[in-house]
Amino acid sequence: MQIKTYNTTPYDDQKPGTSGLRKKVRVFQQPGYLENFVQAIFNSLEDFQGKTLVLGGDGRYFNREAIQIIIKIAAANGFGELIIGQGGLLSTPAASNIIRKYQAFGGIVLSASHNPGGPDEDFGIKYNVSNGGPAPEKVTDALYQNTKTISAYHSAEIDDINLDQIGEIDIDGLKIRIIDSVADYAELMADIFDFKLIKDSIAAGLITLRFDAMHAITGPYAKHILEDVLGAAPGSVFNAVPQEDFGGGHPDPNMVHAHELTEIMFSDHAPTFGAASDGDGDRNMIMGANIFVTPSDSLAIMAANARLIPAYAKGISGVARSMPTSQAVDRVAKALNLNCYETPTGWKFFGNLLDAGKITLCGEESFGSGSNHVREKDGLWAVLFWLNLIARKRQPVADIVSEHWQKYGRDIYCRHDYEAVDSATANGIVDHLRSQLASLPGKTWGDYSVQYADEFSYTDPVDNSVSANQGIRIGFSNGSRIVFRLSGTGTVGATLRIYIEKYQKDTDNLHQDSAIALQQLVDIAEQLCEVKKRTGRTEPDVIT
Ligand code: G16
Repeated sequence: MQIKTYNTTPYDDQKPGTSGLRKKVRVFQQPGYLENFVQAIFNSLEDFQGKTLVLGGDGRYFNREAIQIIIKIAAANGFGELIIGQGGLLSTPAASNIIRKYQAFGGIVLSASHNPGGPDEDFGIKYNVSNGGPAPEKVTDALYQNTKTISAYHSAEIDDINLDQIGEIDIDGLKIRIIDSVADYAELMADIFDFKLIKDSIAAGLITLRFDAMHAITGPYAKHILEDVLGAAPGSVFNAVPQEDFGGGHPDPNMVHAHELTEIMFSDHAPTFGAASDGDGDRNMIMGANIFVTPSDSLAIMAANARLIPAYAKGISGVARSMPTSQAVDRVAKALNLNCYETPTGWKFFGNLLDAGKITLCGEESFGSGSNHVREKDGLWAVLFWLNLIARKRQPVADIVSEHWQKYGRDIYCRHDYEAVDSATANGIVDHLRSQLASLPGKTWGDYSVQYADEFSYTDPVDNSVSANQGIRIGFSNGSRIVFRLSGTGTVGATLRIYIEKYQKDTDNLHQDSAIALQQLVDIAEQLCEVKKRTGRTEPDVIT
């Protein structure tokens, strides 16, 4: 194999965000841009010669070209085997599973997740380590340092690989395996859940369902598992063929972007269960007939009922949630005497806790939940968890949620996003919030009295690494919270996220409208951060 070395100069904008590097496609198409980043990944790793790298992506625009480029750089850098999903496709949780199952050294996943795709939209790349999870901060920090000093990359002089043909080829000792993207994942799900019970419940009409794959990667996975294996009616999975531009949509499973599903679920002919997943298949939205389950509630309900699922029947060791996620799961953990951790936003922070067996389930407000079966959040896993739960409890989604609130109280919750804010303005807002922290405790607005105000810092209980500046928390004496942070996944300007949460224990008042219940806290948040005043906006871009 001929290896060629190309001189290059660094790009100064290759710092990985919450989940890898996400930029506009045109940024990635600049000469050497992707090549620099991939070489920088390999420069920051050690002892991978002859070992296995997993490669796949969510099929968005530029996925195929990027995979061919990465194959050549990986070959030149000395990997011994590449495992690639057919067509270059692997959902993020499926990639995590493949890395673990085939004991790979690591994997490269190509995705900008829930961000739109197409020539003028977003692309992304992230590196996952041998436990199948996103690289921890010490790896991404080293990688970023390498992007700043890189002067050359290496590429093998080989032909493009046929990504569509399942099978194995050998190029001068380098093994390239093109595998079925779905099979291993489907096998894993069958090991976790009671497929027979779900299948019988669907056959008996106890469960009817619609799943919106949003023209993204979960389509083939959901069609196979939900329709072919579990017997859901043909067409239950819709928008099921992955497209490079996600059909022109925004593959983010919330009620704003998955509006087709939302209309079905709030109509007179709603099925008993509805769900959607995102661009790369790691997010989920759970709905029942005329009800949306917040991701924070979904996590809490899963934790409370985990013993009903075969894989967790012996009990779970603990739970974790990202800091802005509501405290609903904490209440379950307290009642069941489980470990409970609050981590910064980013799935990578769950990896150590899962590896050490300190937790079994984890989740985030950003439509993510998962368990120790892989080291990524997993959209379809969450869907199957709920289907298994409904089949076991023989109850509609609304009743499961309502019973949970009766028992634990309800954490009424919403998130307001202000997108594409000028970066200087957004940093000004955070500085303004920071400057108030010391003076806030004791301050009162109506029912809300500030108990603490701080900037979240996390010390990993396994390796003692410290992650500081992870968002501003304002906690009130009645258990309510307002959290502010800047997103680490956007590609244009800055996105300010405001997370609002109110604890409702009074059982007569559990079903109130969340927008009304949270209005006073929304007003307090504006007083504190002045986002409307400073940006001239009148409303958030997205409310979830
Ligand atoms: C990623 C991370 C999640 C995080 C989410 C939102 O998800 O894996 O841990 O919660 O981004 O992050 P931010 O608030 O910084 O935009 P995904 O689905 O985009 O890979």
